[in-house]
Amino acid sequence: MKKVLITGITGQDGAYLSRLLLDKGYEVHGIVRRVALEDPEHRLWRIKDILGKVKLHSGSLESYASLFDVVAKVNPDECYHLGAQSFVSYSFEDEFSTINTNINGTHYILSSIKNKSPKCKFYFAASSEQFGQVKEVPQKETTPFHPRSPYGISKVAGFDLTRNYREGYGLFACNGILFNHESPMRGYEFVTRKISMGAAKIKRGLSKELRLGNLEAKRDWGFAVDYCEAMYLMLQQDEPDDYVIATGETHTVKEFAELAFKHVGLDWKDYVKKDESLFRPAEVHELKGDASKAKKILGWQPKVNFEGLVRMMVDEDLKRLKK
Ligand code: F7E
Repeated sequence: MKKVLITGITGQDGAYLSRLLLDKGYEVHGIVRRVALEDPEHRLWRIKDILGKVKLHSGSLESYASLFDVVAKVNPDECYHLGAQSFVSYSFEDEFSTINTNINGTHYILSSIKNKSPKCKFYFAASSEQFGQVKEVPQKETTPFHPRSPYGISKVAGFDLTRNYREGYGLFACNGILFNHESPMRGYEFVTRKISMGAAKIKRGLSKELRLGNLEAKRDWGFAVDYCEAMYLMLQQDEPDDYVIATGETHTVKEFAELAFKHVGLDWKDYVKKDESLFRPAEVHELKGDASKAKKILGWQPKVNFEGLVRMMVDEDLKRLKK
């Protein structure tokens, strides 16, 4: 039985990836913070129904020793490094902790694998935020990076570390440059979930307005389950490589809100209020990915489109509120 180790197993992608790998017959191990183990109701809600099937180990991206110990104990065949401080806005408020945790965490786990499980295939959750002030549209693997946030900078460093462990130490290490990917399990701080829950609450009479920042920002939004499939495929290839994963379609935040409210029979203009305090000090204005390499080599393509995604998220939030 193949063993897999997932950092960030309690997040959106970790939860979906665990299910996918359990279904494929893997023994799934995850690293979680001690506080999460002590407060499963709040911190492990996304993996609640598979808690009996996965093995959790306490560890922190800030501690080399803790990651080293888990890698040594599990000796995984595959490792998906998804754990990070991933909210771009927070990274402006506390750039030191984002940069320290994200860069060191990646470095520690790569080094542990090199020393203890050098045959382990490694996946790094790289990000479209690395493109930042974009140099071309659409963005592909060869597009130069120009990150616009401490988070983006930390991901560029993680990308380079991963590539360097591949080139310098011969690890099977891949970067998945994933564009925004959403689902009903997305955290409430991200704009898509904020909108889907906001529209659902207003529809149910639980709220009166929704405050948003930059409505003109454009993102290439896909469905997280499709993107976890791409992560898995990267590690099943004969050679390690880097891939852009995206839908190739771009929409504004305004369009997301418009569709979400329309889906519940409301006009977004009556409820959405623009709030300048939610604007970012430096914005990534437009992201649109070209995933043709992933399509050609991995045989990957997204199954859920923008409209399908918005409707799914709003429907799930309406259901949750009913309960
Ligand atoms: O913002 C604008 C905001 O926070 C999207 C992470 O998973 O994807 C995600 O990063 C856009 C931005 O995601 C609000 O200014 C307007 O332009 O949902 P978001 P993100 O920053 O694109 C990448 C690929 C990652 O790697 C990240 O980890 O929406 N926006 N009004 C707002 N954003 C938020 N959060 N809240 C608002 O009220």
